Order: sequence, then structure tokens, then C-alpha cells
Amino acid sequence: MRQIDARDSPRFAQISTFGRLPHLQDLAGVKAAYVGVPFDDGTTYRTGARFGPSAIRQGSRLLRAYNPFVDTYPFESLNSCDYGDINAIPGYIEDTMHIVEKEMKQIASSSIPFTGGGDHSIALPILRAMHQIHGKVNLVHLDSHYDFWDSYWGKKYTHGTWLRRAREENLLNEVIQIGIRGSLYSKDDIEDAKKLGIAYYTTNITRKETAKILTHVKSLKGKTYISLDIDVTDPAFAPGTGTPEVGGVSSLEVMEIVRGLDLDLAGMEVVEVSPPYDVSELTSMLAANLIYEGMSVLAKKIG
Ligand SMILES: [Mn+2]
Repeated sequence: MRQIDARDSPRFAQISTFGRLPHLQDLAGVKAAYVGVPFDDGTTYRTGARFGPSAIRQGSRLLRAYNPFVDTYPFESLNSCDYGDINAIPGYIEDTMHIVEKEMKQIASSSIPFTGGGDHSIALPILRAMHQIHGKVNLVHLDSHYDFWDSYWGKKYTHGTWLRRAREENLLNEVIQIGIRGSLYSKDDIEDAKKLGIAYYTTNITRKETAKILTHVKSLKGKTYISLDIDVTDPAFAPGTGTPEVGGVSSLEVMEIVRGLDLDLAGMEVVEVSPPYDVSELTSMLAANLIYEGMSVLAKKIG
């Protein structure tokens, strides 16, 4: 679809939608839709990601029609739109997960969703929806954190436990994590990655051996979902997030990884953007650009 061109209407004008695209809930003919999930009751440290979906829209006002790095017009070739937000219920994580699963199943039955979070707990109901549509999917998970801890304070559903639940529910085939770093609760966490059948690359490997990682990703067979926690990026580039870890990749490095994710794509999410901790829209602009790059790679493949 045609976005509002900044040469016709200044980019600071008009109602905020992703990429200045039309807001549509009838997805007939739409190949890719931006979907907001404004929920942050799964956070274990700083809140604020409920404001992520709208901040990403605001951060997308500078996106132009043509992506010269991927050589594509993603919005036009995917007939993209902004679906709006799924109505999360603050304070009620399990009710919200039911709502997200049901609505995402409907959305993903006709279009490929590009979701703006929201904290990372929203990944579990989205993966349940993906499983209902596609069967087991592969997961490419960009994050500074493993996110496969068993529970926090005796509770099973948080933004740090969704991946273990997804494994237990048998929703996933292969899982590749990129950008892992930071201190751990115990050395056993590393063993758990093996037990859960998860291949992971730390930030150090990610920086030195990106080509090797992308070859690994390319070897994945079947539908694959991309889950990108904005905290995979160093907080110097993306300060607006709930659980920052220093020593991460740069915004350019994460963009180049996303551009290299040549996949049979089931969907993509960018989560954990927390605008109250952001500076000068750095984080929301990066999130918007990562979604744009993801759409561009898809457009080049199927557009
Ligand atoms: Mn994280």
C-alpha cells in the first residue's frame, strides 16, 4: 500500500501509523501487517513496554518507500498496512495470552504479522498461534537473554520464561539464539541451553562470526519465526528497554543480521521497547527500522 509521502504531507503531520501506512483490519490482499501488542505485565524489572507499539509507530515516521540496501519497495510489494493493536488486559497475563493467541491466529491466517511489543511474554501466545497455523516452527531469537528460565517468584508466565514454556508445549523445531550476554543465575543455565536443544551465539561470537551464524540460519528447513528483543542491541544504541545488558552489538550490526535472515518467514516481532527509558526516540526508531528491514527481506523473497 502507499504510505503518506513526506513530500505531500510533512512527516510530523497526520495520525501516527507504522510507516505512515493505512490503518486496516480487513487484511484481504495484505501480505504483511504491523500489529501492536501493548502489554508489559510480564516484565521482571523496568515496565513501560506497553507504550512500545505506539512509540514504534512514532519512530517509523522517517521510513521512506525504497530500501536501497535490499533493493525493494517493501510496503508496496507486500501491500503492507498497520493493523492497529490487540487489546491486552493490564494485570491479567493469562487472559491477555488467550486474546493474543486468538487474534494473532486470525491475523496470521491471511497475512504475515510484524509485531511491535510489548514485553517478551507476548511471544508465547504468538508462537501458539503460529503452531496452530503452521505446525512446529523454527525460532530465530535475537536477545541478550536466554529467556528459558523456569519461573520467577513461583510464576510460570513472565518475559523471562516464555521460551521454556514454548519448548514444553512442543511448539518449536530448531531454536537459534543470537547475541546472548550478561551474567547468569548459575553455570547450570548454560547446561540448560543444551538440554532444551537450543543453539546459541554469544555477543562475542556474533560480532566475529556473523557470516557463519547467517549460514546456520539459512540451513533451517520450514517456517521460521523471528523474535527480536531490542536489548540484543547495546544500551548505548537502544537505552529504552526493560532489562538492559551492556556490551551488546551496535544498531548497524543488528540491522545487518536482520538483512541476512533469508528465511521461509512465519512472522517477526520486535519486543521490549520501553519508551519511558528511551532517549530522543533512539530505541523506537531502531525498532521501526528493524521491522522495515524484516519486511524488506520478505518483500525481496515473495513480493
Ligand atoms: Mn532480553
